[in-house]
Amino acid sequence: MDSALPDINRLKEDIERVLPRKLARVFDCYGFDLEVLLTPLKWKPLVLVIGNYSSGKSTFINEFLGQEVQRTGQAPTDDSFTILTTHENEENPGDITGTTVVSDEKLPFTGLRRFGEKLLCHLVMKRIESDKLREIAIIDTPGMLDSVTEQDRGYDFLGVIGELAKLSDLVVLMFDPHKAGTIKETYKVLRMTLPASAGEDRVVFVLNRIDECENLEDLVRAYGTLCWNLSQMTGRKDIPRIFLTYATIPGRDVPREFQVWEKERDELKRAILSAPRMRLFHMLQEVDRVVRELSLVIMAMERLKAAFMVRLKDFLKSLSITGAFTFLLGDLLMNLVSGYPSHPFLIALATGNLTPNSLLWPVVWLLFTVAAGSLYFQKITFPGFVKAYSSDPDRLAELESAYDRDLWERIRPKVIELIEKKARHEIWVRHKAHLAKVKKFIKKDLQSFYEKVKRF
Ligand SMILES: Nc1nc2c(ncn2[C@@H]2O[C@H](COP(=O)(O)OP(=O)(O)OP(=O)(O)O)[C@@H](O)[C@H]2O)c(=O)[nH]1
Ligand SMILES: [Mg+2]
Repeated sequence: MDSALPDINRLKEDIERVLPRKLARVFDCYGFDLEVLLTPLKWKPLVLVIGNYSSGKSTFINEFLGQEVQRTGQAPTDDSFTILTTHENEENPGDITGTTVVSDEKLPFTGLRRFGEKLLCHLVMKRIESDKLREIAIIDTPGMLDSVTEQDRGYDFLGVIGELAKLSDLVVLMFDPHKAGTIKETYKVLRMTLPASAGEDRVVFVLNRIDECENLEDLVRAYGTLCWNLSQMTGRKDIPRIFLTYATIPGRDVPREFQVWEKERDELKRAILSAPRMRLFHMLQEVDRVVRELSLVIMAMERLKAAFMVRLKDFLKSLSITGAFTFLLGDLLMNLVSGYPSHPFLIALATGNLTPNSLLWPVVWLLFTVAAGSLYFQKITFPGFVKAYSSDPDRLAELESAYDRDLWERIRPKVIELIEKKARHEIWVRHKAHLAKVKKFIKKDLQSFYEKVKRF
């Protein structure tokens, strides 16, 4: 077990405590849900094992756990997602069905519900006795296979992998030399899902079953093919580290020249045990992303408020001019049209016959103008203002970097919703104070969390 675990857990609790204390109200004000951010990260750190069928995923997991939990076999064996964990004190060991797994609010898998019944029949949680699984949970997945289409499976396989990758702190991607990265499904997952939902730093690449290569030459060829395919898939210029591993299978001799890679299997196991550290990074990355999204939203609302103030000023200016006009001339016009009142205000003023009565109609006219103007502003000007900004919210954004642009794309719908539903509220909020709070959090608290994480 990782010796830094108590420190890691303490820091995790710190983040969970400090974030709501400092920013809960600000989150609330802009429709950001702290629970949505923190709940998926509250359960154990997760390790997701994906890869080609028969690449040795289940064999590796069994070996890591030191017990035969998962079925293994040459043909495609697993057709289910299996979450492996221990049972807590009050729980009974045993299997839990997919339906229960996605309904349990304490678990982070409620998002899988949208993939439908078919998936639930292919999802199971096994609670077994294992020290290794006290601090982490491992998810074994069905092997990827080009010939199996989404229709055959009956659910959106890549979608499920994406959702799980989002929750996972470490994604082990396993290939074997026979299919060194040429499977289209793997390609799609890598290209479409992982970079967007899990940073590539969370992915560990493994070339397994290397003992089946005839000789070194054969291995170098398989490794080269995998590297080439990976660079094509991930679009990265550098080659990521690839663990070269093989399982020790009784009765099967491993060529001597391959034994130098024996230690990589242990390194891979250590990498899996380091999932709690990765969880911290994962958590910080998520918090970092969300508070930056929040600042962009606050800045957008500040700009909306500023635009509204300009609009309001213009309106008040026109209202004052119209008000002055009707105050001075309203009763004069009435007099010209109908002869009433007999002593309009301006004439009374000019002739020195001003009485309190002469002010009656000017005041009525003024009140009428203010009421009519306000009604016009409420019913016409303001809805027009809201519509103009909700249909083109981009003018509220000041995006300095590509990262900001990506974030803005994600939060654009949220900004539109805020403008449409809560504009009346947002224009009176003290956004500058909120922004200062968020900036302080990023500069001080988040920075100090990062510093601490680096020390582990
Ligand atoms: N030679 C050799 N055989 C291996 C190795 N790892 C696994 N195998 C064998 O390969 C076969 C497939 O292994 P599994 O662990 O079932 O593979 P999997 O990736 O879980 O397969 P699916 O669940 O079908 O996707 C089994 O017969 C294993 O005994 C290895 O490193 N070397
Ligand atoms: Mg398997």
